[in-house]
Amino acid sequence: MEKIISLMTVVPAMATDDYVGFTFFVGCMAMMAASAFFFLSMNSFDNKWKTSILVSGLITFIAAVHYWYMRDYWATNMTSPTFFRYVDWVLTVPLMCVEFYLILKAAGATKQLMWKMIFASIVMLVTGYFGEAVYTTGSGPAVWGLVSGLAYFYIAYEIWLGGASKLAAAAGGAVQSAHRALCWFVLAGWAIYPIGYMAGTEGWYSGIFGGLPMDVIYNVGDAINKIGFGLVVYKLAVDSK
Ligand SMILES: *C/C=C(C)/C=C/C=C(C)/C=C/C1=C(C)CCCC1(C)C
Repeated sequence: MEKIISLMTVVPAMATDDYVGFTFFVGCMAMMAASAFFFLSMNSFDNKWKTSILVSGLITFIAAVHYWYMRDYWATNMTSPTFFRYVDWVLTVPLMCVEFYLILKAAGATKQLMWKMIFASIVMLVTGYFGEAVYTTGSGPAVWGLVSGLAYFYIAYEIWLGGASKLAAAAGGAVQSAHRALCWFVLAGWAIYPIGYMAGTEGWYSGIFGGLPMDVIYNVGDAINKIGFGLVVYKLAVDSK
C-alpha cells in the first residue's frame, strides 16, 4: 500500500480540465494504435511495399515514445516539452522524406534526391528550434522562423514541381496518386506547424496568432500528418497488390 501511494506521488495525474495534457494523452494512444496497425499489416504486402509500411510504423512508433515523455513532461511542469518535440521531429520528418524516395524508387528516384530533402528538413527543424528555444527575444523568432520557412518551401517545391514530381508523373497510376496525396499533406498539413510556432513565440505576428495554444496545434498537426502519411502509403500498397 505504501508503495502504491509513493508511486502515485511520482506519477503525476492529469487534471480533468487540462485539455492540453489531454491532447498529449490522446496523441500518444493514437500513435501507439497506428504503429500496431502498420506493423501488423506489414507482412501481408509484397516486398516492394514492405519497407514503406515499416517506415510508416517507425514514424508513428517514434512519435508514440516521444508523446509518452511529452505527456509526462507537460503533466509535471505545465510548460511545453520543446526539446522532446524537436527530437521527435528531427527523427520522424527525415523518415517522411524517405517515404517519398521509397514510393518513387521504382520510377528512378535517386538517393541524391532523398538526401537533398532530408538536408532541407533538418535545416527547417534546427532553425525552427533556434527561434523557439534559443533566440527567443527581439526579432529572433521571426528571423529564424523565416529561414525555417524557406527550407519548408524548398521541400514543397521539390515534391510539387521539382525532380520528385517529374518522377511521379512518369510512374503514373497508383504511385502518382499517392505522391500527390503526400504532396497535399506537406503543403496543407505541414502548414499547421508555422501557425503553432507563431502562436507560441513572440513576433510581429503575435497580434494575430498570440494566445492560441501552441501545443494543441502541434499535437493536432502530428496526428494528421504522421498517421495520414502512413495511411496514404498503406492505401498505395493495397491498391497495387
Ligand atoms: C511529424 C512531424 C512533422 C511532420 C513536423 C513538421 C514540422 C514542420 C513542417 C515545421 C515547420 C516550421 C516552419 C515552417 C517555420 C517555423 C518553425 C517550424 C519548425 C515550426
